[in-house]
Amino acid sequence: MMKPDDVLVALLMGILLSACNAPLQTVSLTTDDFKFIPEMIEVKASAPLSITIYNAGRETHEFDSPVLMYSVQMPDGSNVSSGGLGMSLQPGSRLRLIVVPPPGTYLYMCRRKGHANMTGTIVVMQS
Ligand SMILES: [Cu+2]
Repeated sequence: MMKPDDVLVALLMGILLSACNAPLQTVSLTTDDFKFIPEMIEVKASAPLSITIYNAGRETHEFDSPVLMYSVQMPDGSNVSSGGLGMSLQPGSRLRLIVVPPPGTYLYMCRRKGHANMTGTIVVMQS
């Protein structure tokens, strides 16, 4: 039995503005063979967002959301980019992202070959 890998990837904007003291919003995503559950997430722009992704499938899956990643600015002003590769999730593993996205609609997907139907949407509402 493989022990789940806990990978913490913390991505924080340099300028948090009023979001600074807001409580964290938490959402959980599951990847299965071959879909994301849920396929639609709605959150508010007023608080940082913690996204946990757990791979409940038997296949390796990926999480990528280029625009969401691009919206993340590091303290030095540079952008974080996943380089179009996505973050790989072995079966039974999970990863966590903390992002502070501006309002908008962000597509997420698994980029593995043959997994083209694995997509979902995060809607960040103006608040
Ligand atoms: Cu996949």
